[in-house]
Amino acid sequence: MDPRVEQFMAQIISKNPGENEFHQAVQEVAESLIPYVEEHPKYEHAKILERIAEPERVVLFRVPWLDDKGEIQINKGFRIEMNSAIGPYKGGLRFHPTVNLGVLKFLAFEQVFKNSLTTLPMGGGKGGSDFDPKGKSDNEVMRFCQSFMTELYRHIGPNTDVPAGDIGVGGREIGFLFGQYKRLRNEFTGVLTGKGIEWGGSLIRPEATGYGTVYFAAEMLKTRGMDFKGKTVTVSGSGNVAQYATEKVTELGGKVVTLSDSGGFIHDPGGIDPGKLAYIIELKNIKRGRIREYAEKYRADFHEGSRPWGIKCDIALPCATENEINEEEAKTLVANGCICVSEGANMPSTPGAIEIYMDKKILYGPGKAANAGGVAVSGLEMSQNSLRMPWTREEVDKRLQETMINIHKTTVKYGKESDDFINYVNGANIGGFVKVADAMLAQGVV
Ligand code: NDP
Ligand code: 2IT
Repeated sequence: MDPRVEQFMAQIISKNPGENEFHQAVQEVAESLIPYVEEHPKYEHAKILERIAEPERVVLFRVPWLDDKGEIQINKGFRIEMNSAIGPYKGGLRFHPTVNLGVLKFLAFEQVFKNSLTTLPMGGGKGGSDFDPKGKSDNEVMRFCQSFMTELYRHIGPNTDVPAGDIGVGGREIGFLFGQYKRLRNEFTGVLTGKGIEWGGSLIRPEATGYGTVYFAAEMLKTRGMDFKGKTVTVSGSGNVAQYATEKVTELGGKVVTLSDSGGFIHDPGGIDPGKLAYIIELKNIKRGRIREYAEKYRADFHEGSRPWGIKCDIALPCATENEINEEEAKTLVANGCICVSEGANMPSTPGAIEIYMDKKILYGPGKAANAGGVAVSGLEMSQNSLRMPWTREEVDKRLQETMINIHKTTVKYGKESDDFINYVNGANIGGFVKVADAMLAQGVV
């Protein structure tokens, strides 16, 4: 490791003990930025890197709620307000039993760069709870959301901090959270994004992350004169991001052959066509069932307890969670002919996996660039709320496509190497950094 990165990381690790995912996210960024900052001493003197790695504020709270049996349950609630240099804090809420401070700090840190890349005026934040929505009734989820918002409402607002969804937080949860916020504040305002279309939501927001990940992959493929037509694609996850990535790949002429959940993955060599996808959307979003049921219905293979990266593909779209592709799996992907990895999830590839992609010079779009379409359309939802004027599907999708094309341009600008290889990791990290760093410089020591 570069000794300058090593020294920087030693400080981060000693100040933030035990927060492994946070260390991982900061190190990846530091490897791109430390050489850049040395060439631009104004950032070094102002200690921008040191400041950007420290949250502006962390809120940690108790979330007590009553389950259907009348028993009291207690969860932890968090909101990390990471950086507000270029706009109000913006980022999702995650409800999952693995949520802890380190996980949310990694996500909030990534969000700062991602939001900057969109070119919209949004700072970075993230929050959530170790609450597990799986197996809970709608009433239990509602009581939990109401209790969570009863504390969170005092820290957020349309000009302060605007949460949205992430793992375990979809339309149902955003509805319960919004209802409680409105009741507490007596104010109908754009305090959350991902709202229902009848009450201030934006068309295309549900589709945006998955579509955006595919648009970004299409831009990467274009640099090598390729597209999605006839390509075999493996996708992980089967939630919001995976569903709409699958839809867009199919629309562009590719064939998605896998999807997964925490129980395992399904392999359908014939491809997951729109009819089968409609079944999955109903299974996951309404029945809240398991992906295994797809294999039973369509006679596909189900691989219990494993991930889809052993299946031969041209393009891989990890859309489930962090560290879901390790070094060995990356080697298998490349050995099987995979030419492109575009990350719908946040930090799905381990550092060892990323090394393999770089070494083999495949097209690798890191999450903070490739999955920025979700938060970009959240930004457009905020604009529509401020204007009190909804835009059409076509208008929002057009802006989403332009945004992904522009993000790709920025990453090429900052990531192109002397042999013309595009290092999208450096491109995204430096491209996301510059605007935030310049804003911080202008605003003084804050
Ligand atoms: P959902 O809750 O809708 O779906 C998550 C999917 O990933 C489910 O299939 C889930 O399986 C699976 N999964 C979650 N955790 C694990 C785990 N630890 N091990 C194995 N499988 C797991 O979430 P989203 O689709 O919204 O989010 C997916 C990823 O995309 C996350 O990394 C998120 O941070 C990222 N992202 C989301 C955005 C959005 O707009 N929603 C925007 C940008 C990034 P199971 O149901 O069994 O838990
Ligand atoms: O990781 C992400 O970018 C999200 N979960 C979406 C955040 C948002 O504010 O829409």
